Amino acid sequence: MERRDSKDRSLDAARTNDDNSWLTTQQGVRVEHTDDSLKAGVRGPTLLEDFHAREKITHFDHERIPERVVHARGAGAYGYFKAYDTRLRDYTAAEFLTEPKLTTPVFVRFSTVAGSRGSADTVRDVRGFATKFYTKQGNYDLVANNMPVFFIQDGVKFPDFVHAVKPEPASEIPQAQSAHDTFWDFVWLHPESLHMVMWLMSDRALPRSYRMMQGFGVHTFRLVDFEGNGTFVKFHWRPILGSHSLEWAECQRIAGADPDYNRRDLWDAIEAGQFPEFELGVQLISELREHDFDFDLLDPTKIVPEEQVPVQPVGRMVLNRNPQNFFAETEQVAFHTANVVPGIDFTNDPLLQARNFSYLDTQLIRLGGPNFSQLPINRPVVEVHTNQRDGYGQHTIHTHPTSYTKNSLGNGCPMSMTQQEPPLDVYRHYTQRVEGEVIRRRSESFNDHYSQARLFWNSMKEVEQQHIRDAFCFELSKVSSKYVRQRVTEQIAHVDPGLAMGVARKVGVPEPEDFGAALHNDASSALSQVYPVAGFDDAPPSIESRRIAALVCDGVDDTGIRKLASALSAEGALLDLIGPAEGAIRGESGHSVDVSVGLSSTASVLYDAVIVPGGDIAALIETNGSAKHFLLEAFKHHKAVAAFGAGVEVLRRNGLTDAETSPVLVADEEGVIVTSHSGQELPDEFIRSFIDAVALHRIWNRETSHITA
Ligand code: HDD
Repeated sequence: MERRDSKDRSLDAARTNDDNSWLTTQQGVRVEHTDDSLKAGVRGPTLLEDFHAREKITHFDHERIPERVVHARGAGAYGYFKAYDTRLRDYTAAEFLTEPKLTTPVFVRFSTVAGSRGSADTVRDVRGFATKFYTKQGNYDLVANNMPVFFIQDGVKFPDFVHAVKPEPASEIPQAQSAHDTFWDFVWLHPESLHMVMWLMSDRALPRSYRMMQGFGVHTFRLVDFEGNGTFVKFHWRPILGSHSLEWAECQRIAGADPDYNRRDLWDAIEAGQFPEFELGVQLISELREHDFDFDLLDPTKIVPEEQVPVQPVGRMVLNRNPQNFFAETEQVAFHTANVVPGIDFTNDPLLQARNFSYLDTQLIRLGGPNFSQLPINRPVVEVHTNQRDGYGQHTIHTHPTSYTKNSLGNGCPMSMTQQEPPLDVYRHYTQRVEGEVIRRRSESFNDHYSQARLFWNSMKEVEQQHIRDAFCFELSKVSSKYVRQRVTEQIAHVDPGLAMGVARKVGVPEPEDFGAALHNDASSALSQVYPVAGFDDAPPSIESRRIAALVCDGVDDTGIRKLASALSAEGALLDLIGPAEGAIRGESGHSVDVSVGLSSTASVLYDAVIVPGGDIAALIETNGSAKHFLLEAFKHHKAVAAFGAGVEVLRRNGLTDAETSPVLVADEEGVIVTSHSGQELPDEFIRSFIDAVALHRIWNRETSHITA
């Protein structure tokens, strides 16, 4: 059992368990039974005086709260954050970032953006990555996404943007999809969205796991030191397992096979003790360099390329505990960009400025009043003393005689810093000079919408570009207005004319003109996800927590499977034995082997790799359509495929390998690994080659040979 932290202990007062209890009303009165209402005669009408029935039904009637207006679907986890060292001490007064001895409890909520609370996980969408740090200086919320830019530059546009991406107003179709008319109408009319749209059309919008995606604070924030000096900062989360994505065709299948795919993955990993880890990195930019870039640091549609300002790792977050009640914890958690602690401040990014208003405002309706910060999940781990009183759901019994400042009757308490020597923990806003005309206009420095969209495109490997092209075609083919399709392709032409023409041809609109103006060949190596990836090269690829399927049936080489299973488990991977039915089979050695799951209850898309073992396996794959499909679908999605002993012949007959009938080891460039050996003789190199192929995540060599413009 991991050590309990201050946040976890503070939740004890709110926890309740019904073990060994009697059923009562809300008033604690024991209820006789709850299966029949109180009636006048057994067939008579129900009586109003049945206070139990009324209370039960009334409470039920009021159980739902409004879902989040965006990011409605999410999954949460607790954990902790620890700074690596004191290196940020020169930049910020935020102790949790600078004191390596401190362990700061956190709660993280990952989410999709567009879909409703019950929508599928594997939709094409941005992912939210919001972290609440329960620090000793109060709560700090880093309300981030898995993409480093945003669709709009000014928060006043947020309702417009969200209305456009949400389902069409008349039909409420489609759910959790950007593939419809209003979204793309918004895009062509707002070229500022194009950089983000490139990210959205890329594989970044399809994370394999919440544990395998990056997080970005998006805005330029400000660190402030003890003397009040500011430094611009961009926050980055980097997953220790690497950044990996699914393929779009898989996502669509998984949305049916397991709509909870990402939240289940997070939950299961934590339950299995495979705790997700993320490294926090910062890009620090001196205020003197504010105008040194060819974009505006205040523009949230721009990244600061890592080639220009490297990301420095400053700490590590580990998620090690699942919530105990989804509603109480994950649903009621309330994040707010303006929840900052001393040492962290804002900039004038107009998107951030609006967010600082919106998050508090939205909780007032969502959580029903001004006391939501008293909900157990939202409470800080430090004492709270305000002069705020009353309101719906007030949980605190304030016993102090005064609730105003200044006062003498309450001994001047709670004290503000004017009444006492100022402690270092006081939040002081960054002092800055502000002047200007009151004006409703955007800065001209926000005008370049295409250069970084192109930077992203240029930074993609060929296969990633192909996926972006396919995504544009898929999405635009769902847009019924040919006019909108055409206008979008014209916008894409500003990013890359070749891309725009390819898309136009596929979606049946005239090829757009070639606008050469924004074209450049700059690229940033940190943007691609195909291994090797800049920033991840130092970490050896890992297969920890990857799910691997072995197809099994009576007569299978169970000795070989056991050998393989122990090697995979030593690397932290999970091996599931998929058989024709659940229960047990009899292996080649005569031993009984438990099947993990029957073929009809699972799907190939839920696994990262597939193994065809030796023994009497051919019959299964050749006579069972589901088994054959399972194998071929894994191959189709570029996953590592391995076979040993008689399993090699099965791959050969299905055209997955052209290895001869009895190879010792063939590990081809297409990620198909075979050996004729089996049982105890399974070569270590075979197992190693398979592990290396799984660690690559996908074997894109299989795809690049088929790329078409
Ligand atoms: Fe937002 C939720 C992230 C722009 C208004 N946002 C929300 C969540 C995340 C983000 C992760 C879910 C929090 C949770 O799990 O409870 N939002 C972002 C990022 C943005 C961004 C990274 C751009 C950089 N958001 C943005 C703007 C506005 C909002 C410009 C309004 C002007 N966001 C909200 C909100 C939500 C929200 C309406 C819905 C539920 C909630 O806040 O608690 O206030």
